[in-house]
Amino acid sequence: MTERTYNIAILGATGAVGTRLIEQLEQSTLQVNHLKLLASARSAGKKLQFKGQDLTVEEATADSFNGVDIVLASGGGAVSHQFAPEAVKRGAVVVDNSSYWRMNDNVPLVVPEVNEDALKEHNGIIANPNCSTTQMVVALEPIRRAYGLTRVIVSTYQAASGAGQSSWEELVAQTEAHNAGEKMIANILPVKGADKHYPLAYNLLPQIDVFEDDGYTHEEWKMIHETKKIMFGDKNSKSVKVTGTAVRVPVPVGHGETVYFETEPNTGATAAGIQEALSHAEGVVLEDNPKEQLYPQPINAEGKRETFVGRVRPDLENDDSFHMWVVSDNLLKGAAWNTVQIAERLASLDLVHVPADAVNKFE
Ligand code: NAP
Ligand code: 3JN
Repeated sequence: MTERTYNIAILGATGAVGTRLIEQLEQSTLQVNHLKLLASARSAGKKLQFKGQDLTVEEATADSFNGVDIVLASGGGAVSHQFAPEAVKRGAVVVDNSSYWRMNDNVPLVVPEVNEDALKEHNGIIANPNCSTTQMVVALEPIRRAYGLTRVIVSTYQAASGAGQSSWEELVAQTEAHNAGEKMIANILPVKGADKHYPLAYNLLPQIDVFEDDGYTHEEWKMIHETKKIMFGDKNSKSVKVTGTAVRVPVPVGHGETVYFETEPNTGATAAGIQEALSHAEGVVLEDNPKEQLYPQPINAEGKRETFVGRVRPDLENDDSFHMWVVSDNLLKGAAWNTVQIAERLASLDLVHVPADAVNKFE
């Protein structure tokens, strides 16, 4: 049998995630027959390279998806809302990076190391989680499998690039301005388009995305419900308690997280047992040796596909409770690599096809 080749479209190809989607696809096992690069009218005509060839970016329209097998989408929620159903209608399977479809019951939310089986239920759209959720569940799942999991409390240290290419550029400009004794200009963070903006350089911002009425930010809300959906199959699962605080830090690439977690009582969990489970886990690299000052750092994780874990230790006052430090490249495992990895798994499981009644599920 000849190996199937795929016509692929990248929607949002010019962005921070989109450019990494191109790179990850270049390194992928997927057999690409034809690649189409789509963005807004602003970028139409721009040239980007794929495997040494110049490709011209086109403005995305519904008909852009004619003849496409797989869409890798990173154009944001409004773009995915508009175009994902159009692509499915035309027979394409969409792997979407935005939050727009993540909580939809007809859409699997997938991190292959954790819940690859959910792909079998897809209806044409598969959602990629938020970057902060993804790296946390990669680290927590081997622990859940070994010892159960009843509670998670996370604090995030999120890089500027999570908020897009422009936030990263603004961090660099602010740092240069401050170092030159000039005023730092802030036009983007904490939330693009909001009334107030604060500099990130030489600063920390305890706000990612907008505030909900309960005092949590939308980023924190996403982490809670996405973790429950991916690890426990239900976005409102009561089997685990999850909460956290999301903070933006002046790092260009690579999110860090301190994670406190409680295992099921009487399962015999120890820090050594957890380290052992993590050392064999798919997609995890354990870097944990305090005597050698070995622990994960964003600067070392940049450009890597894995999730790095260290500082595993028991809580000193609560039984069955532990802490760890988790780092990953937010643009790779947090976005582009997880998306391409899902597409690879869809291909290897022969799931690159849209079920007959799928379109009606997204109207
Ligand atoms: P970015 O650097 O601002 O890039 C945005 C991309 O979307 C650009 O290619 C832009 O094209 C394109 N776009 C904007 N409006 C469009 C339209 N009407 N039609 C087609 N394309 C359009 O942002 P980013 O950091 O790459 O993030 C993009 C999206 O990915 C986010 O909004 C989010 O939904 C998702 N994301 C997910 C994660 C995650 O945690 N999984 C992390 C980061 C981002 P132009 O160049 O033409 O403007
Ligand atoms: O801020 C970060 O570090 C992650 C940001 C992710 C993001 C940014 C803009 C829009 C998302 C997301 O993936 O949840 C979205 C969105 O699609 O809602």
